[in-house]
Amino acid sequence: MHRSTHPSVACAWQALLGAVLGAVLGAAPARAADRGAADAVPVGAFRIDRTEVTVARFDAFLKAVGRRSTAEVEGGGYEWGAGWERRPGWTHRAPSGKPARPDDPAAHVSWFEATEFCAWAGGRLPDRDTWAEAAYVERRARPPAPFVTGRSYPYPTGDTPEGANLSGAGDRFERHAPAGSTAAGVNGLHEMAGNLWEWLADARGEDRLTAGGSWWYGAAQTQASGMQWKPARFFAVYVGFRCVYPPG
Ligand SMILES: [Ca+2]
Repeated sequence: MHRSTHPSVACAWQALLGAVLGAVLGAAPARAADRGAADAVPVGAFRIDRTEVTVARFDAFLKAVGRRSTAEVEGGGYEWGAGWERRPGWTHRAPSGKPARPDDPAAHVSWFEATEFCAWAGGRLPDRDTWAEAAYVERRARPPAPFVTGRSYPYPTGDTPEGANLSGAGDRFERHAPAGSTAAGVNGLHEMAGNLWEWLADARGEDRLTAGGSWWYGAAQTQASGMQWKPARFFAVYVGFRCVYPPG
């Protein structure tokens, strides 16, 4: 009796092994690259999200980890009125009380939730220097006019704050704008100026730094000197985030 395996039997085993591997791999969690990081933009030694993290991405994260956001659990996020006032039902799904679009930026997210999201997506929250390089220093080898490689700009939109979603009637958005709907700025990034404040990794006690200003604020807050500290546990109508990732 010879001991070698008949070719057709070997083929059958390989097919079975392939089917099993396929089933296992198919059931595996999505890779970080499938969690939206594929749209990140290279800037020097890192990549950064082209836009603020969207409702669709944040929803995918919540579903994957199997829980609701803090704003949802506590019954709503905050808006400034006579001091900080809770707005019942205002969450990333309904940032100003009306249902959000999937491509709206995710607001009413705490620093802790933003940090967890970025780790889940294969990255981290940017720190002050990383965010500032992406926002103000043009790193593309052949940027479209008027951007110039290596130049530093006062605003994430370039030499002027024109094109950002800020307070007042100077833009077409009353509140937040959908991701990517305002002009591409330095490094081809959208909404680094205005729209939502963005959580950074930098800590000072219980506070964390936010950058870029928002639709509630004017142009001064979009500059590097306009970053503001906010309580890490805070979640509000105009605070969101984006992530940075290792080079692709
Ligand atoms: Ca922003």
